[in-house]
Amino acid sequence: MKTFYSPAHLLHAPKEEFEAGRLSPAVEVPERAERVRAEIERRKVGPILPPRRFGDDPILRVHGARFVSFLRAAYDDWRTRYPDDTADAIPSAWPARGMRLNASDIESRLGSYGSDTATPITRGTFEAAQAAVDVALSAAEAIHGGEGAAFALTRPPGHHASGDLFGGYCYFNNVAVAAQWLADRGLRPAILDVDYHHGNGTQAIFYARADVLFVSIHADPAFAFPHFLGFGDERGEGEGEGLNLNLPLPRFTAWDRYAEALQTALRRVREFSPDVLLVSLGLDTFEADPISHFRLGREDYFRLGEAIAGLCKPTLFAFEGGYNLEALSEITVNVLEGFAGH
Ligand code: Q9C
Ligand code: ZN
Repeated sequence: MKTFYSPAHLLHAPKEEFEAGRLSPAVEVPERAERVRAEIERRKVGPILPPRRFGDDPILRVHGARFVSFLRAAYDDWRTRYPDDTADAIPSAWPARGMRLNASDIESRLGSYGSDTATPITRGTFEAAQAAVDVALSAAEAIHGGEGAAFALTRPPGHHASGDLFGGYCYFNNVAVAAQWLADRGLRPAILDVDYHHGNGTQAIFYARADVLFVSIHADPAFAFPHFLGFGDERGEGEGEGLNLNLPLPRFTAWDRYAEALQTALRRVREFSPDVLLVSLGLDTFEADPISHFRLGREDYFRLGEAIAGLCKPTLFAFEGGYNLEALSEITVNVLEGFAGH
């Protein structure tokens, strides 16, 4: 299986996030992707290839033009506002109920386009986020060209980013841009999101769409991030009615219960009969993940890959969350090997 990877992700290296009432060390760090890349080499998954540049157009099929301009300029705007400081840009006020939308200066723009305080914009964030999209698109292009599978080692992740919101460590929605690019070439994409957190951004982007199926298995938002989307009664709207399936699960879910949800998810994907499957591959369902509360073990990731392979569809895996640095590379490659039938 081909892996697409760009060292440009190293440009996005936030030191801290504001979380649980304090500034704490960032968990979405460059070492995540570097370790996975090393393990892909060590276990000989296949060639590691650089992305090509696709430019803004495929991004603008999914994200609003104003949002993209905001992100492009955000760090410089922030530095201009706080010239004697070095802190990264983090929103600190939002247009909450009863207030007016306003995106006139950098503070109101951050609050208008940002959804949490855990997703800092640093000097290199835009370039890294753009490269992550190119990585996902290069994998999509490989699949469009006839590859049976590809791994997009995308970082920063994407599934919490919607058409006009960044958050949850995500800026551009890599998987959504890749799915739209494939749909624009006449293919019917299904997206399976197995990150611990609900893919609220991806859901929002395709919620009213009949041509893209979104299925997600995740921690119930009743207790987990993103808190405000991902409930079981969200089924799609308009033409997209019935084309969104959320399978929220309780704290401490282990493989047996997870596997049942996975079978339900795979059944729905099969019924949709897609031309191509995109997997938002979060590895934060691991039992020792530092910010999550499921209990999948190392071996379970082989089973996950195998089960996905059972669909017999061209499959694009895109890296999302997963924060246990010691286990992350092993369990990521377990999924890819499980899929490839090693
Ligand atoms: N106490 C992804 O996995 N904060 N994003 C969670 C938990 C944000 C996760 C707080 C988590 C975002 C791609
Ligand atoms: Zn996650």
